[in-house]
Amino acid sequence: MIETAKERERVILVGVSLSDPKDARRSLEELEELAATAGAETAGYVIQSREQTHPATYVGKGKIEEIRDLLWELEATGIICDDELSPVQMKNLQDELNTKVMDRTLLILDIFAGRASTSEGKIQVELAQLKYRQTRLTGFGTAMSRLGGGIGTRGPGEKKLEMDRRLIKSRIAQLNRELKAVKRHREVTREQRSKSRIPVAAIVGYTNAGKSTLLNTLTGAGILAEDQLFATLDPTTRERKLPSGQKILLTDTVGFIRKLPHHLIDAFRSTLEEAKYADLILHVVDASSPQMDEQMYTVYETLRNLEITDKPVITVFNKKDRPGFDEMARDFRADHTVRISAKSGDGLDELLAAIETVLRQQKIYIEDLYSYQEAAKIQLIRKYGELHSEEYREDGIFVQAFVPVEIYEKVKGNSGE
Ligand SMILES: Nc1nc2c(ncn2[C@@H]2O[C@H](COP(=O)(O)OP(=O)(O)OP(=O)(O)O)[C@@H](O)[C@H]2O)c(=O)[nH]1
Ligand SMILES: [Mg+2]
Repeated sequence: MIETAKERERVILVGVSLSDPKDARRSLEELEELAATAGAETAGYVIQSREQTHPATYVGKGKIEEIRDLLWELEATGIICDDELSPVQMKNLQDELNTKVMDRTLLILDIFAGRASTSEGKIQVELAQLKYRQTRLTGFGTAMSRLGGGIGTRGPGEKKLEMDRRLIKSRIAQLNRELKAVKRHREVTREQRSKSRIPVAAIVGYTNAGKSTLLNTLTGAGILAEDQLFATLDPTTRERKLPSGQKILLTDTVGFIRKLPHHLIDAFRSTLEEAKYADLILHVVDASSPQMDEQMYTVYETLRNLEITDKPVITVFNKKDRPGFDEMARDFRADHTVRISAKSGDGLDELLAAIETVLRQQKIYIEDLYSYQEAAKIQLIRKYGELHSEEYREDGIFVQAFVPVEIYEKVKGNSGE
């Protein structure tokens, strides 16, 4: 398929307000950012208050009329609905409006497709795209060419637009096999990491909160950090020394967003689950955003969906340098909270201290006198734990240290007691 250069798309954003109209408005503002990230310009907003989305057409009849007029008036080239449309809703809207109809899911898939750079990321995105399309294939005839397209036409899945169901099915099976292989690779890496016994902190948070900036500031990782949604897709891990001398691995992960498409959650499970294998979670929050509370809620909901509920959490209220920063921000679900600017580095000492406190809580304190024959144990403590003091006395070596639970039995002293 040959793509000719397209004019910039102008879209009308359509949302349904189920309860709080302000919330629907904010959700559309975010949709506008998503659209901009994907390269489309927003021409207008339409919000309808309804008890539930219309099962056949997403919005009601009157609203469809309104949208039809607006499309003409604003010279818009399509609409984007703020929820995932069912195949029927999509088809009906297309027939009624005779324009390009997209939804939030398609948009997010589109952005992910443009961002995926590693083979794992590409497989995951294509898989999610195909699963999304699979259910929207039958009985659409020529509408498919419009149906499959997001903003512009790009991404690993786009060229397969006209594939029939059977082909898609076998492609999905193949991608699943490939994904299994990369998953195994990820597991091996993870195992190696856990063997090294260096604790892992997963940096999670809403998209654009400053996760990558934090990793860059802490480790000089040099990864892309930008003022756009979903700048990061592939997890990056870097090492950093804490003030006590102990090393820690920090993993930057893909950002969360409200209404994250379930196809993406499924496909990206292994990437998203990086946090599952971490010793602690750094929850980065953009505390200069008016949407901070909803965003924090979304992050905890997503973690719960991924069954990551039993980890110590340090909530990092970020962007302290910005005028809108909320000094009063609180997070009662977190074990610790700190206020920082990942950009300027302000508050990082406090963050590192909080990390040490959490890690220490997972460790056992030893205060013991070791005989000189037990010196090898002190080597182990030095390697895997935090050796605070060692004092060479006549009757042995007096040690104060924190050690991980797993090695406690191995290193505790036999002397005395
Ligand atoms: N003023 C200010 N801007 C910040 C701070 N931290 C991050 N930013 C900016 O916020 C934007 C997003 O930062 P990223 O680090 O890319 O955010 P992220 O959480 O990795 O986002 P995704 O990977 O897209 O999910 C960038 O423009 C950063 O420069 C901060 O402490 N202060
Ligand atoms: Mg990032």
